[in-house]
Amino acid sequence: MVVTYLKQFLLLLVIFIVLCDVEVIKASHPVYKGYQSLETTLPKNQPYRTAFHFQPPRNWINDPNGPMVYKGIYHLFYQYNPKGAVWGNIVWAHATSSDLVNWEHRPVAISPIEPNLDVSGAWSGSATILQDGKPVILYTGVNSQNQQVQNIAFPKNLSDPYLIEWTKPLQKPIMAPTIQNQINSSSFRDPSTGWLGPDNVWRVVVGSKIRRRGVAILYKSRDFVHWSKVKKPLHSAQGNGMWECPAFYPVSIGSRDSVDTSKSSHDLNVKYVLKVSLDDIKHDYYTVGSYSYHTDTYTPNNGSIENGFSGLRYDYGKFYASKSFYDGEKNRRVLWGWVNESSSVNDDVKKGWSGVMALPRRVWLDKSGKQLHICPVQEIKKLRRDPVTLTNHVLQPTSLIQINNVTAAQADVEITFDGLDLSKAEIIDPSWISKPQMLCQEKGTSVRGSLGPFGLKVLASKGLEEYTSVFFRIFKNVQTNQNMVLMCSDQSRSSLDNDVDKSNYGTFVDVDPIQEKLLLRTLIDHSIVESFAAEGKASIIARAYPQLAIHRAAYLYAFNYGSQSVRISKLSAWSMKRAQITGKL
Ligand code: DQQ
Repeated sequence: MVVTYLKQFLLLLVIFIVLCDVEVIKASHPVYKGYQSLETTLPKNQPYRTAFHFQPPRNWINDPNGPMVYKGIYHLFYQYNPKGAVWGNIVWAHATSSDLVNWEHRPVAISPIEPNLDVSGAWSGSATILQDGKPVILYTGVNSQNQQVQNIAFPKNLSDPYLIEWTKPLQKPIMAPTIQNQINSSSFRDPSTGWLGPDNVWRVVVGSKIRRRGVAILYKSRDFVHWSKVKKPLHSAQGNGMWECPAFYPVSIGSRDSVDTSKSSHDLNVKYVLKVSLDDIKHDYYTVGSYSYHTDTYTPNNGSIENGFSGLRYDYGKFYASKSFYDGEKNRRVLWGWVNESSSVNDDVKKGWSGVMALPRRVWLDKSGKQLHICPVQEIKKLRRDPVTLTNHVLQPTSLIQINNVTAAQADVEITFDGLDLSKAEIIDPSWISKPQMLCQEKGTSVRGSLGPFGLKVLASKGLEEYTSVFFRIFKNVQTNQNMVLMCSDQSRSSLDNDVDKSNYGTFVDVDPIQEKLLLRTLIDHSIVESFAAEGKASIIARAYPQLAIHRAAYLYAFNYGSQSVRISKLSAWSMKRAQITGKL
């Protein structure tokens, strides 16, 4: 019986794949062959293109690659299909900036042309600044035998701060799967930024898997060109599936300032972060822990794991395959992440593009040493204009107030809540504690609670037929006798179009509302709603494709649908200017 069902299921799957021209390949992105090289036509009406999030003029993008700062110029490379609005034909596109806000497109930096190295794709990788200040890129190439190998690229002209031209002087990959090293040639990709030990030896990790075990393979080199695989991986975890885009870097204890990826070997004042992008579920998880250069052992903090409910994520919405770099100009770590669409492939092809970069975010370690704070870099504030403020306003139960005089489709809003009577917090059912996203789904914007839902309705249409809400709900956990703050981004009413993914996202935020005010910042950019709670202790990035709430027909509200009142101690909202994104790809 079971076998018959299985056979039927497999048959249906094959029919689906053939009919839809869909192919799922090992690189984790679905392949739509018919659309891969279909030249894009850009319709005039483009309500979903962003104004201050980075995106190229057309076509598909995915992972950020090799971000760095060189001679005062910021570089962002990224996975790009020059021929279509779906994944395929992947090259390294390139853009530069002097402020992380305004960008200039540059010519493609790495194209897949070498049979031994990358003819079937120039996939993700990272930049490292060597001891003498020279930048170098390690990236995954897919060779003519369809094997994933790691390659090296150098700038052609080091006196060019824009690093326009890149060369691949070696004829061979620098790391390759062999029978001896037993690496699976279709699960071997995304080399990290290198870090240098006190022994003057470079280390990098490459993502992999062994059956269901996610693995960060460790390699070592004295000259950054000749690499040998270390027997023991830096870290691995059972049941995770493929680890894509692993990253490993130090963070300072007790300071927002960051540490050079390579200069922390004797520094006792640091902890380490290992980030992995889980291919199976498309989320970026991280652990915080300690690291010994002598044994090359990374030990996550007690209880810190890289998946599941108790694992920590960079973002609880759409944010994947991220990359960060140490910005020596400003002594900080800057993080980039890819935000995929929530629209159908047909819609992406119609609008002529797919994928956006999240805002560049600053990363630092919380004073507890247990988790990170992740917030937009301060330069984004340069785009703010015409502030609107509201202070000491009590939001009575079931109230909705409109925030006027803001371009609500292109805005930045900060709001601080207090005045909560925490004795009225709802008791949380213990079965919900490990399912915050489902809790947000179940208790959406229109389900009345006691303390909450309260927050913002953004990208709202005049008659509220459409809106996306970002809100808090406060619960009491009777087992621990503590409050639990739930943060949700509810897209269920975000569009009248039923063809888009309207999932809700949510997480608990580690704040104690008895001690601290509740902070929410939401940046709205046409089809992006990017929200940060408690100074970046949690963030959620969501996509919305309203049909009515576009451009000037978008409105902004603060609301409280709880049965208890809550006070806005301060709300500031800014219209946002458009970032200058110029140049030709
Ligand atoms: N995308 C790249 C791979 C990486 C994946 C291919 C993650 O290198 O593993 O475009 O989104």
